[in-house]
Amino acid sequence: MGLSTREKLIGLLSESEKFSSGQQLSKELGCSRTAVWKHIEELRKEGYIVEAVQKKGYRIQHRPNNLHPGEIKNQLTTKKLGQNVHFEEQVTSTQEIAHRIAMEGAPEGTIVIAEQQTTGRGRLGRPWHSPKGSGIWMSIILRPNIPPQQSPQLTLLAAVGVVQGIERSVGLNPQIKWPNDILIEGKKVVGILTELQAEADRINSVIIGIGINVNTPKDAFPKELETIATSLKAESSGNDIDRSELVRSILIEMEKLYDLYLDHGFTPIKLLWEGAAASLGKRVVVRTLSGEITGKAKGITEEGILLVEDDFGDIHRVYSADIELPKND
Ligand code: BTX
Repeated sequence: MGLSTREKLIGLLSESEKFSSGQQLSKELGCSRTAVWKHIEELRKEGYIVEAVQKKGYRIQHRPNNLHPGEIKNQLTTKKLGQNVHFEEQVTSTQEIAHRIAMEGAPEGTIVIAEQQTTGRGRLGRPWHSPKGSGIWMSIILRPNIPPQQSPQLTLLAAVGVVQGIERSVGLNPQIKWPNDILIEGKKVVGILTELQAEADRINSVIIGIGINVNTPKDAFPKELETIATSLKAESSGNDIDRSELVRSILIEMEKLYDLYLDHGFTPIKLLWEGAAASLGKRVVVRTLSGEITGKAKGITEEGILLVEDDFGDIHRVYSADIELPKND
């Protein structure tokens, strides 16, 4: 997917600390110097501070902490993931848009990302709190050639990718709670929701929704989330985190894992997942739609199913559930 003139301009201006002359930019972008100037005016309206010095040219002094495609794609080294970015300020749910554009044929790796979701969703119709400007609310469209029943593996793959992206870009070490939560100090910082468009034996697309509390101030969560949710900023130095850089890190890490998965199957992903799992070896309470089991989390299977051993030594295969971890473990 090619870059737009705007996206190229952001890339060119970001490449060095030096000034780029209007003439140079107009040549590289293949448009007139007046057009370059107009694009720069547009960037300024969005919060970029662009210095303009006669005979020297233009230089970006400050970039807004936004999620515009130009920022995300700037120095994005992936082949597929994030090469096509569908950005909106406000949506109901990025999942809804991703489903629609996947149906219309959006290429694999397309992401849908928004500054705010009015009806962000979790599993089983639960709401996902997605306030304006402080988080990453994104859906990734994948089109793997795997049987539909293997798609839960992609939730686990995405969780590993997000953990690695956060480690690389923010320097925190979150833990994964089966199947789809990412925690820091026992509090939820990321939620992942995988949805399918499939026929009986064939996947049309997998839509992986990722919600990350990035710069949410500690005291800005609604009452019901105060004790269970946290943000990356609240758990780190307290400085604002660059969201587009974090998105890039996650896309880069996830693409590596996805390529590994397509070439070698789930085994290497399973090992990485187990390395980042909070629940393994611990006593857990498993709540499924059909009841509750208490026991020890033993591991995951090759299909990504959780194995729990109850107090009688019976092993339960858990396909879908909420897991409660002990408080002081
Ligand atoms: P889940 O069902 O595992 O978790 C939902 C539960 O998490 C809620 O019932 C609530 O208790 C808690 N919760 C809600 N909002 C937050 C939050 N911001 N931080 C921490 N805890 C919260 C998790 O489902 C899957 C969430 C996926 C969200 C992404 S965002 C992009 C994409 N679009 C969309 O509508 N959903 C996905």
